Amino acid sequence: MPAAKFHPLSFTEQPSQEMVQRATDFRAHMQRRRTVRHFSDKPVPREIIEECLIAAGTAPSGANLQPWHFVVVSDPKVKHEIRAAAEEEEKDFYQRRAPKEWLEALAPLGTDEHKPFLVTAPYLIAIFGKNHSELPDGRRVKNYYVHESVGIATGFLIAAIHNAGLVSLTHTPSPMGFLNGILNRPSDEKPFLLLVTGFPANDAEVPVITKKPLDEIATFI
Ligand code: IYR
Repeated sequence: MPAAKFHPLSFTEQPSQEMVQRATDFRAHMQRRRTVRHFSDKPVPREIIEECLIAAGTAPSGANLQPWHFVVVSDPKVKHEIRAAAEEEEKDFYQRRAPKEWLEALAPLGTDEHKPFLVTAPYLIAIFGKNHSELPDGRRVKNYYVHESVGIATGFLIAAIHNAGLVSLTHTPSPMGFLNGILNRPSDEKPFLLLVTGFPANDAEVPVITKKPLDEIATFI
């Protein structure tokens, strides 16, 4: 087993007032993020997406095995294939599979089986969770806490995209197995979600929703 190696942490403590200011500024910045379903076809420089993906890849993960893979789709032909496959699943979901209670929960969001944004948006980022990793010596090992790790990396990515001045939609066509086929990914990788990314349409609208206040989401003891 390789021995653990350590080096000093790079950390600078900041004055309390500055920490409060930074925490408040970040909170306000995150409160301006909205999930958007109306996208512009305005192109986005690939470098921005690359920077956001590098930020996502800094996420903590089980045994630091980084059990994620991001497929960035901009090819219009592939986007059309994804739209066709997703709309087929979604039609079945909305017209047959979804229980009444689920449809009622979705009603305030105004969603349906039509997913034009899957071809309009410049980028579809398909996020996969990997159940196994290949080590530098070629050994195949099990990954740990795959869902938790990929969920955290996805959160970083959503925040990075917002911070860059773009918008995203966490889209989960269900089931998403068709993404392995279209994107040529091994069956050991499981689609986690599709992050639709780009600029909002000029006339984009978002549903009127609220977020729970602090005293409802947290308990201090
Ligand atoms: N996958 C469907 C349904 C859907 C489900 C949830 I939970 C949402 O928060 C939003 C939509 C769709 O994308 O329309």
